[in-house]
Amino acid sequence: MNPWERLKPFNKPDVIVEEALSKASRESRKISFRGRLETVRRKERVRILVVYRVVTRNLRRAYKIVNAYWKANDFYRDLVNIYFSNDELEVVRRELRNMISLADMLRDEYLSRLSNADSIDEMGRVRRECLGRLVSIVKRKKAILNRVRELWKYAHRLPSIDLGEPSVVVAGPPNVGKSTLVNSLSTAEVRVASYPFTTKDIHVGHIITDYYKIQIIDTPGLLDRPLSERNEVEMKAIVALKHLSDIIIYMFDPSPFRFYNLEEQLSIYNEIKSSFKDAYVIPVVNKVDVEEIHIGNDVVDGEIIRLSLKEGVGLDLLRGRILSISNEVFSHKIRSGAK
Ligand SMILES: Nc1nc2c(ncn2[C@@H]2O[C@H](COP(=O)(O)OP(=O)(O)OP(=O)(O)O)[C@@H](O)[C@H]2O)c(=O)[nH]1
Ligand SMILES: [Mg+2]
Repeated sequence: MNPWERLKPFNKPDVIVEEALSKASRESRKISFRGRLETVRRKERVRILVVYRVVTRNLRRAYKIVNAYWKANDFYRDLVNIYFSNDELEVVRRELRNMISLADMLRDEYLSRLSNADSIDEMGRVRRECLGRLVSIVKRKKAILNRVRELWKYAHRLPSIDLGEPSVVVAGPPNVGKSTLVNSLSTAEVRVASYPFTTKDIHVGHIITDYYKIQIIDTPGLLDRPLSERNEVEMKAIVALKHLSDIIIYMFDPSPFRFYNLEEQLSIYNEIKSSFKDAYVIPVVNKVDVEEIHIGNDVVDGEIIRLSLKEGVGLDLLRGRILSISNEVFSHKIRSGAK
């Protein structure tokens, strides 16, 4: 499960301030008359409380969003770490905690000063000062709050993955047909296009069997370069391979539209095989309808499956292979208590 999926977003800092102040004056107008001094006191009290509530409601949502990182499993943490380091999140969480306690403290302090105030002028001063300080909590930490908004935008859209179910990661160079395969095999509807780098995020679809769900994971294309040079989009594929690859389908493209020559496609393949030794790797050659170079067992070991997704060739064979390996994976997961 994606721990951010159900968390609510919060407003932009400027909107929080605007909402807090306008709601405060709206609510204070609803106070009925009960003697001049006491009516003013009650109105000022409502204004303080409303601003406090709007500000802290947003801060608490922000806190939950950041805190979900520590509740997430390693797959989600690694995905978040592509853009937000552990250290940054620690700092942000501490800042938010301080902001919330400061707001609590201000509310208590100014409500007590308001109860003791004995003139209308004094009440106005107390309220103005309190609102100013509450609002400035948000205004001074705009950068922090905007960062948490970015975290929410990124994290709440991450796919929902269950580590207890078998997973198949489809990987390979750009434009080989990974997304087309994921769409043909599973419930996913990923965008396909005739140019490289179409897929920029991880997507998941499912094959539903009688006993469990197999997660089929589409990944961004991998370039032929070492891990240390991989960009943020490629790192998403690496994170999926690291955590979800019970089975890896590595896809080759022998067509005239191939992004890489054979040597480079093989280099990525070999890197994946050696980096993820526990996975079952299924080499597939797609686009055999327009095959230009032959990719066979002279260069790739293992049982290659030859596909034309365009013409529906080889898909049943591949599905059969996935199902039989998944049965093994699933019974192993049950035995090891991963479910
Ligand atoms: N001729 C032919 N074209 C195919 C076949 N499978 C996919 N394509 C085409 O290849 C192009 C790339 O397909 P995608 O599924 O987007 O490839 P991808 O690997 O997901 O690409 P990125 O997300 O950019 O890495 C599209 O134009 C597909 O229509 C096939 O079997 N034969
Ligand atoms: Mg794609």
